[in-house]
Amino acid sequence: MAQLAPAAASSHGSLCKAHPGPRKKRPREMEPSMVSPSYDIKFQDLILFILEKKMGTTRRAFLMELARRKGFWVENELSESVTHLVAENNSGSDILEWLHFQNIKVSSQLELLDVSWLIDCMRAGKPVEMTEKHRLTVIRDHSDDPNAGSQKTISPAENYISQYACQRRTTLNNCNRIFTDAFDILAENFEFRENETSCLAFMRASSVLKSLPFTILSMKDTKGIPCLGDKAKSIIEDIIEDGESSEVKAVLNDERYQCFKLFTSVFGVGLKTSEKWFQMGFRTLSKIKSDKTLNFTNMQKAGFRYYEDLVSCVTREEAEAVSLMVKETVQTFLPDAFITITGGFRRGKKIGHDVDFLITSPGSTEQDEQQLLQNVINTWERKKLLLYYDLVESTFEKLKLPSRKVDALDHFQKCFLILKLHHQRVAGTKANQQEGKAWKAVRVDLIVCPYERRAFALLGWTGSRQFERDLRRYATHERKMILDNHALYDKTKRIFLKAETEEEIFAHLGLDYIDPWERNA
Ligand code: DCT
Ligand code: MG
Repeated sequence: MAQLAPAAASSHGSLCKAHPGPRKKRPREMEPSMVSPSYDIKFQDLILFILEKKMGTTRRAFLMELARRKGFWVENELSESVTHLVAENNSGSDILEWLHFQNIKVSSQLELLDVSWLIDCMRAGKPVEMTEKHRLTVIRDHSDDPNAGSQKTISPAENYISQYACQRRTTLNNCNRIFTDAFDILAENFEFRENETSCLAFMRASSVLKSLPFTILSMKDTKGIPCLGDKAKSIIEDIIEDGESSEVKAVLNDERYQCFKLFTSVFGVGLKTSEKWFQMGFRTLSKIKSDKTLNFTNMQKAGFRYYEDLVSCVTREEAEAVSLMVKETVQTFLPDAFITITGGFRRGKKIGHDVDFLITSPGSTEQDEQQLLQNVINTWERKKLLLYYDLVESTFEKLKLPSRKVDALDHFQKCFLILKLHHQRVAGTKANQQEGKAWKAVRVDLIVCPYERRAFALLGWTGSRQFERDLRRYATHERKMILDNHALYDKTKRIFLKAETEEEIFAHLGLDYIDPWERNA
């Protein structure tokens, strides 16, 4: 018997950029949905009931919601079918007494458990073994300790957690999405209001929670976690107590936030343009598109033309199909070229807003390299596969010191483009999906770097943005070195540190190596 558990509204926000620069225009996700999802039951053998007595309504509601999210079967009412009763601040005797007065028939096999068991289950994401420390014992004399029979687990946050994302392992398995979604929305709102300090503070708070191997269940769990200021903590507290943050709700309902979210979802539209349109009184894209007085850049024209395709995320299958196209074309000009998918897909993401490629070739001359992207563009244009492109020439100089700016652009030659990806090229696309338009517009970035800089470029283009920011911050503040996408410079020794691989760069910085799929900070 499978039952679907209801849950409170959840919302997803996309991470925002702190840098207002025009280099990358990202179509944003549409307004976060406020629908109530249902959760599948993963663990059919257990039926839980959480006791409100001494726990309180809001904490109980929070734990019920969390457990349901994690696939546990949680009943609203206590009945004979319940197998596990979870309580807080109650001894076994307290519960027996309560049951006696409630006159509720329960199973003779009913397990009486302290909330620490449920918390351990939440951390593990599955039911954990019930040990003596979890079982509530029936004590005859309970005049002394109200917590008798229960033991508290030590918060894993009491272990050291670095303030730098490059010293944390952050996979895509986010145990604290309920909090990080809230922080991402607040950060984005601060970005829209050009409050860089607060934006960065919430991005850092979000990033650190993404790295935790456990879910924050009470304020005690936040002890020892860096990058959580008072504001972030109060948001966490609101969510623990009420299941949501009124501040986040207010942002989601804010007209300016909604408009900026919508306007910046158009490729080529940044904060400046959004501000202008908002001040002019525009509230919808259709009004903007049909306005005769507005002048659009070529990028924005393409953004409107392919809007639907560009806001729908690129799948891994589509990224792989694009990868084949890039390889086929690039290798006709540079047969020995190495072509690597970077960005989110290299970090293991299943979807992205674009597909990023790093191209480098050991045998090519500077001139071959310089010609490559123009040759690729010409080929795709001839084949009518190019919907938009912006070729940015290289300004790379070998002896230049790395940039100190955390969000600095790199100097490699690159091309931001929109490619026509025919459905037939994508594995797993069914015939019925091909009705109407036979292709999808996909955002692609191609970056060409000199072969000896490939490790730096790969590290820089793999992201995440927060991981990159913290790598550079760490290099500067902890190692007196300057790192960017081209090089690593040791200020004490006044030398450039060479590297053939990413591992060597981490080693130069005195950091443990972090795999790409652990860089989802
Ligand atoms: N990057 C960076 N600094 C910037 C821009 C980009 O360090 N100012 C790096 C980090 C990620 C990589 O380049 C690719 O950028 P995006 O495509 O914007 O990010 P992504 O992680 O690939 O995200 P998505 O999956 O949405 O494409
Ligand atoms: Mg990307």
